Amino acid sequence: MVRIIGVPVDLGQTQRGVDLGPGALRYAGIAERLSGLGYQVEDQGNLEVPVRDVLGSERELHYLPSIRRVCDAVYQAGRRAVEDGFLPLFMGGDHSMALGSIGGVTHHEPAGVIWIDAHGDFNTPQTSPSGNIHGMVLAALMGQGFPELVQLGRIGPKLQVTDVVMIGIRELDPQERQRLKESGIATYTMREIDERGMGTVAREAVERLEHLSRLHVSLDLDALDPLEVPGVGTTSPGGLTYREAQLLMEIIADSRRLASLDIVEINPILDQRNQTAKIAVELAASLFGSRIL
Ligand code: NNH
Ligand code: MN
Ligand code: MN
Ligand code: MN
Repeated sequence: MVRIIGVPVDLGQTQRGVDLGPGALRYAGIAERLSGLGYQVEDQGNLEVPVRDVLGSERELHYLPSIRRVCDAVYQAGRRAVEDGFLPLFMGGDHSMALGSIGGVTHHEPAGVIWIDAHGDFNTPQTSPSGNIHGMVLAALMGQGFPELVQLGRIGPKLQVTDVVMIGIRELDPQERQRLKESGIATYTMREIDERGMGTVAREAVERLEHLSRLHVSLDLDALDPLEVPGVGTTSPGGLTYREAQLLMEIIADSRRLASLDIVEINPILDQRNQTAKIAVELAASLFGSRIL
């Protein structure tokens, strides 16, 4: 049973349009594609997110108070979905919502997180050159950064270092890079994928999370090459091909431990004919066990 939860949040970054992501995924047929695979799919609609144009007073704060409120709702929705026996699929919106989704799905029991992204999202307010909160989420989940974000949901860090693997990384801010190196988080950069191949990397990544019975995939579409997915706000050349991303999904699916999923950072305003959302739907289908043969 899959529960779709839309989170049209665009407050964690500066490009306009990422709030339209849930619609783009629905129009690309996400629910139909997954029910075609035999899942029972329930679309819960979108969580309420304030429109940034009426939040002028929060601009200087990079919308921290509103992001906190949105993530609180996402946390509760994620927690409830797991309690109700669903596999939650969170549709962003920008990556800031992952603070709530990952926090919520790990409320009762830890999960291994596969963070697929061109970026580290491991900044703190002190190291971030942009101040954008979507670039700080993973750090906040590990207990570092704004107290308002760190203290979301239950007390304490939501993730341990050994609970996370990162795949597709190729663009880090200088101090973020240093922090990530010192953190001990397992990271697979594009170079490692080029040299060792996605098959090897993906299997090793899943193995590293063997001690956790459930896996959460946080898929930032900018992990893919911008030639394949033009509809993302922060493009970074030299990314995953469609097939590499799909192979990664297939190998995660083989583990049979997928428990929850984020699809984030789709920006339909920058897209071409909804191509990015369509690719995301196909990747989700592979992750949910669609087979070629
Ligand atoms: N590292 C940059 C920042 O902190 C960019 C983050 N952008 C992302 N992250 N799209 O996934 O602002
Ligand atoms: Mn991200
Ligand atoms: Mn990114
Ligand atoms: Mn600032």
